Amino acid sequence: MKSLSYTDRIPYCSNPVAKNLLKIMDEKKTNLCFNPDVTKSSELLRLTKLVAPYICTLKTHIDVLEDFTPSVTNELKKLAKEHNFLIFEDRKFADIGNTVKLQYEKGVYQIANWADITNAHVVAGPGTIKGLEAIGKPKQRALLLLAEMSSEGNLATGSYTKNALKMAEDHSDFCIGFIAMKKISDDPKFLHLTPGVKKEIGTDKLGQKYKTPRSVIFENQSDVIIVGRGIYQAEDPAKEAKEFAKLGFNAYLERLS
Ligand code: 5BU
Repeated sequence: MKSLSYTDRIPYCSNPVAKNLLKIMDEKKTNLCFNPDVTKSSELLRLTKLVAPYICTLKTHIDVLEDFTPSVTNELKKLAKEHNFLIFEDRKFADIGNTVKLQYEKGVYQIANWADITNAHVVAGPGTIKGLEAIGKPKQRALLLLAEMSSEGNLATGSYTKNALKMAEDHSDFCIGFIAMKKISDDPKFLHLTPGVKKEIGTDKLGQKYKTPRSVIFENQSDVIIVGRGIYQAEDPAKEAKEFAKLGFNAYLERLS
């Protein structure tokens, strides 16, 4: 089957965030999502500014910041607008619907007010999605489901992954796709984002498993590479981000041809 371009897939999507992400990827020629997992706001903003031209999405773990104030997320929103990227808070919600509604909208971080995309485990069942949807849909937000994970020994496999797919299909106006290691659905409206990416295959000391941009995008047919330490621990993060963006986008072009 011929592979569709990101732009070709836009008409299949009902969610505005999914449409926008597909548009940005072809426009900016990048399928790179960068996660600077750092603990100081100034460092988060510094790294984001450096890589902004080369990314389609910035992935955050806002709760690791030691000096969080709402001005950080305001600054990120400004940068996102200026440089045309989306913000994805990797919150991995996992509770019952009523609780995730509160966690998504309230508390210190008020994630629903600044993150275009967030994600959830499916372990608690569809109530999690319904709760997040009640808050996120009116704000034109989007959700990714954790269908698979990159870490050694994780339990998101087999029927768990299949159930995640079914839950996304049942809520496809709000669920725009998956965190997965490979394409798990042929439906063009679903996006696949893959963490655990470095230039070389390998592992870290805590079970993270790394694949290369080409194996993720070309061989495994995922859509977006998520790169953290491979970029922010490099001597020149901007140069490295540019290179990852090129590797990822070339693998996508190879898939199209
Ligand atoms: P790294 O530094 O490139 O290993 O960072 C990977 C990021 O992706 C990190 O923020 C993780 O929390 C995130 N991640 C992951 O590594 N594996 C998963 O299965 C999921 C998220 Br879901």
